[in-house]
Amino acid sequence: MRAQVAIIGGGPSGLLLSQLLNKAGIATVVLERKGREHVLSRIRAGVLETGAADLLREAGAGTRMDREGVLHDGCHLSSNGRMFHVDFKQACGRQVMVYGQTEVTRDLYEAQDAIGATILHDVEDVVLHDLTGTPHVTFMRNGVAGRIDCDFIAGCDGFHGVSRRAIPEDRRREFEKVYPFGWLGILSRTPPVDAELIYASHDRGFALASMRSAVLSRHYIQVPLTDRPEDWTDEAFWDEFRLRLPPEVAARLVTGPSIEKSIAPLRSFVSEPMRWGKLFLCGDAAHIVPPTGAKGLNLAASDVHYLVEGLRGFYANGQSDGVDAYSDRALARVWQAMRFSWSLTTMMHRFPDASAYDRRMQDTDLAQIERSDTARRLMAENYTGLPY
Ligand code: FAS
Ligand code: PHB
Repeated sequence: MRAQVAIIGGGPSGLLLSQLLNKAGIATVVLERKGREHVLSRIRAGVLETGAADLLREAGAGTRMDREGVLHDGCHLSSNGRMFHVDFKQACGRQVMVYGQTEVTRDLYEAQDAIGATILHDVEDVVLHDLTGTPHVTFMRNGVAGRIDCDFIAGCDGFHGVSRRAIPEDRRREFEKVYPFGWLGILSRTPPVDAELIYASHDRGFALASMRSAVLSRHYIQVPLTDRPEDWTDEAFWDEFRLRLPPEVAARLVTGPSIEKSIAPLRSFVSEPMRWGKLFLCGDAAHIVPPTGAKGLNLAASDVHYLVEGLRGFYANGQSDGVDAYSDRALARVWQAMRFSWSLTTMMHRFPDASAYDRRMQDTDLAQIERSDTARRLMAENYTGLPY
């Protein structure tokens, strides 16, 4: 096969990139390791920045989001049961769109089908070749060997994919911080506990009350890394969740059976550069943030924005300045989101080795956001997404 851009990975990064490139007249092929239903079964992010929502609309995949998604003006923060509101709209004039990644991925698949995009599922043994010369990709599918000759390769295959590792190890600079806890998340057909999200800091550990719709809730509690989902009955989850929420919120919590339960480890990770020859990395293939700041999916979107701009310029008038600037442009925004995600995670979670002084610093950070317009505006600007 021949394509102008071969895309490895059919998650949000790969699908959004494929959709926007095809709308710009640039031919792609998407290679996805899993089947479509498997990709759509993943429960991941829930909050879209304005930039990501606008990109989905530009891609022609924003209609259901605008119909079913909910715009939030702010969120609540609580510290050992005392809750206060952070009004993003009042602080920086922006909102966020609450709409699950599963739905985003479904909308992107439908938009890709509508334009007849080529997505090959269930591929195996993907290998990237000759990245600094004449790039091509080989793979196996249904026992048959395949090859795609292309101008460029986009590595959108997530943290465990093959693309990042196709960059010579001695040319990669990797930065990592692993947090000493994970998030146990459940999905339940219960009404959200509040109209907006609640990020709760508590001596017992962090909790987050989120949602997917008026009848579907997505909640998390911080758990030790040694915990497994099967260690937690639904009842045990709800009891612990209640203890970490403000009492007035816990009193109105409606519980129910979990329809999904999983534990995600928390890490901060960046691999530089995000470009090597004809290979460009997008999304989780290049970086991972702890989900506290709701930045993972949104960084994938801004990476795609910068790469599409660069490739449009290349194919439209042979200019390579956009593709040459991709890595530096994307990384500048990645590191800002890295810092925000790390700072919110550090402020809101219980660290096993934290001293009494550390706990006071966390409480004081939270108190500063409650009392200072400047601190609240800084949080609002970062949470709603820095400009592209
Ligand atoms: P993805 O990992 O989503 O997609 C990569 C795709 O590449 C996958 O479909 C995979 O099957 C495919 N692939 C991998 N290797 C391949 C190969 N060799 N060949 C072909 N295909 C291959 N972000 C938030 O903002 N909020 C959250 O609450 C949140 N929760 C998360 C929970 C979990 C368990 C995980 C893992 C991530 C979470 N994230 C969250 C981050 C998540 O939303 C990512 O940022 C988002 O999925 C990034 O999208 P992609 O870059 O497309 O990577
Ligand atoms: C979610 O709804 O899954 C969600 C929302 C905000 C976060 C993390 C996860 O910071």
